[in-house]
Amino acid sequence: MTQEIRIPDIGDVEEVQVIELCVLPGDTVGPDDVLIVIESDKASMEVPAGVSGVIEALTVVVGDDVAEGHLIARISSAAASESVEPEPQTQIDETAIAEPPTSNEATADSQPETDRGQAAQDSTRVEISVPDIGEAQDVAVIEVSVSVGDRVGADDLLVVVESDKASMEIPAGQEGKILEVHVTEGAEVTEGTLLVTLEVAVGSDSGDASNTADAPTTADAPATIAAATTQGSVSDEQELTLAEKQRQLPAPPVAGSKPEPESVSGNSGSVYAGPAVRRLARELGVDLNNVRGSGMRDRIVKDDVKAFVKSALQDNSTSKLAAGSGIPPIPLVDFSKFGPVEYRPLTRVRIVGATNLHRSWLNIPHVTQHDEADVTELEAFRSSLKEEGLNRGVKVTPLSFIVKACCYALKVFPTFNASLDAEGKNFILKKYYHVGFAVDTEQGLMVPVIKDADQLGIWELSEEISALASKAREQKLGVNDMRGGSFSISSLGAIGGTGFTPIINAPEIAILGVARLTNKPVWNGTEFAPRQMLPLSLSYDHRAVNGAEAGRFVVHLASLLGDIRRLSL
Ligand code: CAO
Repeated sequence: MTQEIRIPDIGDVEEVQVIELCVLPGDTVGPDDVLIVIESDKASMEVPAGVSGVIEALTVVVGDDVAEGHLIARISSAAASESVEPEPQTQIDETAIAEPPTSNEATADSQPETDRGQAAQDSTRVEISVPDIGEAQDVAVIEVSVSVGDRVGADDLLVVVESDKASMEIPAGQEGKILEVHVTEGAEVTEGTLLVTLEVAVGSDSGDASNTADAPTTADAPATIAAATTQGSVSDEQELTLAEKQRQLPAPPVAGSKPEPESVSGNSGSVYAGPAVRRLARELGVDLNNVRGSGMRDRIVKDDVKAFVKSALQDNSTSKLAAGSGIPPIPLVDFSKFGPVEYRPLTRVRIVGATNLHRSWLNIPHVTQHDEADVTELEAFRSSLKEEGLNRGVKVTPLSFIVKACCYALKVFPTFNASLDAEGKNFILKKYYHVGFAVDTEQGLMVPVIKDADQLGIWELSEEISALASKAREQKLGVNDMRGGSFSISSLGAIGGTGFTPIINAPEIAILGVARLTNKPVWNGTEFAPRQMLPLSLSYDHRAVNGAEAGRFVVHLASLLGDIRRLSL
């Protein structure tokens, strides 16, 4: 059967323009696939198919002016009648953001008192709120283009909001100075949410708020709710409007670099792009201010963003992407050139962990000392504990012995249970032995800390390790469970490997990496005998500890693990 797809409810706007066709006749589409993008002066909206099927015909072309109910496309699908909403408009309406009200509608005089979008009057202060956004409930603020103190002209952009399918730019609507910014990027707002407080001049042509409020309804009317004010003025004629600042700005940074705040606020008002393009640009780290639009009225389309990334990659100027610390940047690569790719966000735990690891790696000169401990007797003893462990409900793994042995070694080598002071001129020797251990969780790596590990026996250590590891995996660790560590252990023994170079958990001085113990033939002076050997890898801060000390520490640790009777001395 054939379904007719029409322009959905577009709020108060009578006509919008078709600015992009996203499909061709013959294309197969799903309900969420965008057919066309329409745009009024201040808002753009993607119109999804709403049904599954094959495009039979498109009945609009780019540049057409269309109104609600205008036929866009015919989609044929045998399954269409079962699989889709019978009224495609209904689905589309949910995501629509309507054209904002004109300033006439928004005047303090004409709005009911209960209207949250109504402007508050306070001498020269004008509060600018989110205007009518159609049926969309919560929309995200994706750009805040002004800062406190900025001078803005009527057309200067304040914020950009975006729902799933549409974005809307909210300009100042009148000239003035930003007194307060009430939202940040990422905030969820709805109609009436206060965005910005503006100080307007009374008496000047453009700054007269009464004039603005009384302005006739035109296509150019600001998408703001502006208050009429009657007194006070902004007298600082020296200050520049954003548009003026914009003209004075230096060349914008290349893609991927962090733009100066001023550059952001100064330029983003001129960005002319739809929500999908903005999303793509955000994913690729592209500042749309630097992208030239090839669409209608210079609108930026996806291909423009991709072309920009490609040319930035080819351009030697990518070297300018350096973080500013002299560290050469890793070049940006458009991997989609080589095959399909997928963006998958890192978990919060991974992002935080990555920052910590990077900080530690960059700040600390790491050296890793490797050795092996003969744990044959330790393993025999551990096996002998199995039955008792079952009765107690505790599993004893090599890790408990390793923690215990580390505490002994740390007491002999106190500079490993320390931190350096800020100047790097003093050890801060810790008189407590709080041992952190890495736990591999679905969310990422977590490092709970066994407090006063030196005072715990093997059973208690085993219980504590198991309890903290469970807490970590259930994401129930509290801040106190993870702070205060003086030394860390990363055990990959259950997984495998013969050795690795763990990264120090700064500001600690060392971390012990433990790999998988294996049976090895070891020469005992007369013959090769099978021994269970445990690989140890100690990474240490070479500013605090020298190689000989680290060597001694690891040899001592191995000897303790090789003869656990010594742990009772
Ligand atoms: N060699 C051989 N076997 C080992 C071993 C080793 N070094 N260490 C542990 N095992 C065995 C245990 O004895 C146990 O065997 P049984 O079930 O037969 O008794 C099995 O491996 C599983 O041990 P476990 O993982 O349950 O317990 P654990 O005490 O060894 O380790 C924990 C606990 C939380 C450290 C571990 O589960 C973990 O998450 N490790 C990953 C740490 C990590 O990701 N480090 C990398 C960080 S740096 O990027």
